[in-house]
Amino acid sequence: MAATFKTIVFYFFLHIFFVSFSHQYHPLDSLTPSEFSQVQTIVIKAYPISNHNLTFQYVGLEEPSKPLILSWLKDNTTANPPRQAFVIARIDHQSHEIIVDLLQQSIISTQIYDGYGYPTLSIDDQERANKLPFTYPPFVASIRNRELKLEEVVCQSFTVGWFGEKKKSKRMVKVMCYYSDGTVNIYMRPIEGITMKVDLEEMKIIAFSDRAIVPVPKAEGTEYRESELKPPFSPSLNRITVVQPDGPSFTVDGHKIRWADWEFHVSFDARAGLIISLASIYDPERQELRRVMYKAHVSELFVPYMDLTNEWYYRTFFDAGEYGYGLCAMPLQPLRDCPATAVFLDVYFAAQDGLPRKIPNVFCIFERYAGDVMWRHTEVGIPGKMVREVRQEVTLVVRMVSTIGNYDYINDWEFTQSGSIKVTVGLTGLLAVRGTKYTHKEQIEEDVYGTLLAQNTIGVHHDHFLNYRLDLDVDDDANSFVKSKLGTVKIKDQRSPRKSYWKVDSQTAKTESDGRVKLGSESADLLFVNPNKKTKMGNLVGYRLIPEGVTSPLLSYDDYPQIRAEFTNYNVWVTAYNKSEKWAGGLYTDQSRGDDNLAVWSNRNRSIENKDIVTWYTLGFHHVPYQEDFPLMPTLKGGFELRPSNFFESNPVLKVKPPKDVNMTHIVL
Ligand SMILES: *[C@@H]1O[C@H](CO)[C@@H](O)[C@H](O)[C@H]1NC(C)=O
Ligand SMILES: *[C@@H]1O[C@H](CO)[C@@H](O)[C@H](O)[C@H]1NC(C)=O
Ligand SMILES: *[C@@H]1O[C@H](CO)[C@@H](O)[C@H](O)[C@H]1NC(C)=O
Ligand SMILES: *[C@@H]1O[C@H](CO)[C@@H](O)[C@H](O)[C@H]1NC(C)=O
Ligand SMILES: [Cu+2]
Repeated sequence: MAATFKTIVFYFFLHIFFVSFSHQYHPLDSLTPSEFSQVQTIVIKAYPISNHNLTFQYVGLEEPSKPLILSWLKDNTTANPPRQAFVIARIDHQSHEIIVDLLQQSIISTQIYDGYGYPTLSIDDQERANKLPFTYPPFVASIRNRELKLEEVVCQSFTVGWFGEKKKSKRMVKVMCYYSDGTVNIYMRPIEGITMKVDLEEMKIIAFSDRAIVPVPKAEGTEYRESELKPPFSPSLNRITVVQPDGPSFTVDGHKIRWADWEFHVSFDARAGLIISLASIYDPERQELRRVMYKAHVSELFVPYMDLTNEWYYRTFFDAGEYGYGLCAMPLQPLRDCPATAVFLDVYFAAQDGLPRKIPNVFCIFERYAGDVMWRHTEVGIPGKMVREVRQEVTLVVRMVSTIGNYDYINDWEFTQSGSIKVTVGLTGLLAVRGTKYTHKEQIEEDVYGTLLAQNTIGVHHDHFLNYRLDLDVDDDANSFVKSKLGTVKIKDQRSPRKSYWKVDSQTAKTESDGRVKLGSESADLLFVNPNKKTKMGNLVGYRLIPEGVTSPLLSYDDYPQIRAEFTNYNVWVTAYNKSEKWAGGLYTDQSRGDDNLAVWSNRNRSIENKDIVTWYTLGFHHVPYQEDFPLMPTLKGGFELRPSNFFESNPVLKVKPPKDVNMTHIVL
């Protein structure tokens, strides 16, 4: 939630516009700073700010249609795809969807959205709301009443959710405050009891409640800055790094990355963050580049808290749709966030005024060598001979960190030489804690909805569900989803001394209703095949999704947050491709009511066999806080792997030559 400090610290206004249309852009490149500015100019011309209240809530690439991109890929000299921007603006208190064509320099469509939901909050929305309490007399009185110093108070904006209201609600946030006095770890020092409701259109406080004075947890023990921490320290390790004396093995050409047999495109979106497109792998056997994934990104992130108190019940966040997974992306710190060999990329987004802002070093790209083995064998079975062959596992990682208020999400897209794409998310940063009167577990007799982590500090139970939109194109866009169920077969006759074995029963999903899978109850391989392409052995070429741990929702299906987050009801959904179906929780997630989301689209029950299909995978964490998560939690990881499955004729890394050894004089081989 909330990204208050960003603007102050490192957003640079862009004064230089590179006006150059001649250079060949990649049609999936994010909008450039000059394009953001052009879009802003064009929209403001149509809705002059002298007569209109106009704010830009989202500006991003309106991607060209998939057929256009696919024909451009075949021949990029003709038929340049259009260059367009999609804008969601609040104009005179209504949400407008505007498409701007950058070649024509004009608006080509506008539409007013009149549903229940609201667009992503801008950073300005939050910053302005967070300032309001300081000039609001009842709040100032409440702070005095608690004997706190107003200048040490920091406020944050929280989306309000939806809890069954029938009438359309205003665009608003709830504002809650923290106390810094003696720490930077504000999230460990909530000022409980006070809630304010802010009308974002009028930008004023419309409701205030101060229910109870709860002790503010103390600053002591919450520090995490190395410079401020006091001994005793843990033993420090010897110097360590990965050395690439010949430089990295990947190339960055604009936003296109090439490494080993892989090539793919990276781009940035204020809502999705990191987008990987057109991931293809060169098949040396067939001597062709084979597409694996058309486009993939985080589609939504649902974080509901389990605390029913007045100040907490509404905290059921949709971090991507409400706060922007990309808007919350943070500059990476060289040598700490990414190794010495990493290459960094900057990105841009449009602020509420529509003008571009830069976030430097948002992506880092590096090769990972962590001492792992890609494959090996020692053969001692041949008399008089010993065979030993080992290859090191070196992979390529693209990383982005999104800090959504208290939490930091480390997103890695890792490409392996053997053709896998491994997606990992690491959760770290600060818990959202509630202040309490309790200082010891034995005093607690009620349900406190969490764990007592420190004196007056409850780490509240919550979930993190990340939904990934994976538009796989396994060897082209016509694909099918095959569930290969592994089932026990009981032997009742005399054909074997065994009583059972298991076998594979493959079922091809025909329609979207077959494309939903709840994992955990049965064993199944989840395959995405191209039914029109076979290996020499006659198997369908495919990739499979290997989940790493399975988490299913625990809220009841009729609970309001769960209705909004219906995409978590299944771990996997496969839908027919539709360019505008991008966000599992719907386009307007703030205050959404579940009328436009993945479940609604899937209910159309379209045919998904031998079609261009999209896979939606949700990985999750039920987070019961433990004392080790205080005052800042060590990274907790989850992820999944997309792995070639009869895609290649045989082991694709058999002929990978080990990299030359680095001269390390102190190593005795
Ligand atoms: C267009 O295609 C050529 C030949 O395949 C390639 O070298 C070039 O990089 C492509 N241009 C872009 C912008 O991708
Ligand atoms: C913008 O909205 C505010 C608050 O509703 C209103 O007072 C003001 O007149 C509006 N300005 C314009 C130019 O419409
Ligand atoms: C694509 O999705 C949008 C949003 O769900 C829907 O309005 C539209 O009808 C869909 N188009 C097709 C061709 O199904
Ligand atoms: C979806 O369509 C299939 C095939 O027409 C049908 O068997 C199935 O019952 C449908 N599912 C739903 C939920 O309507
Ligand atoms: Cu958590």
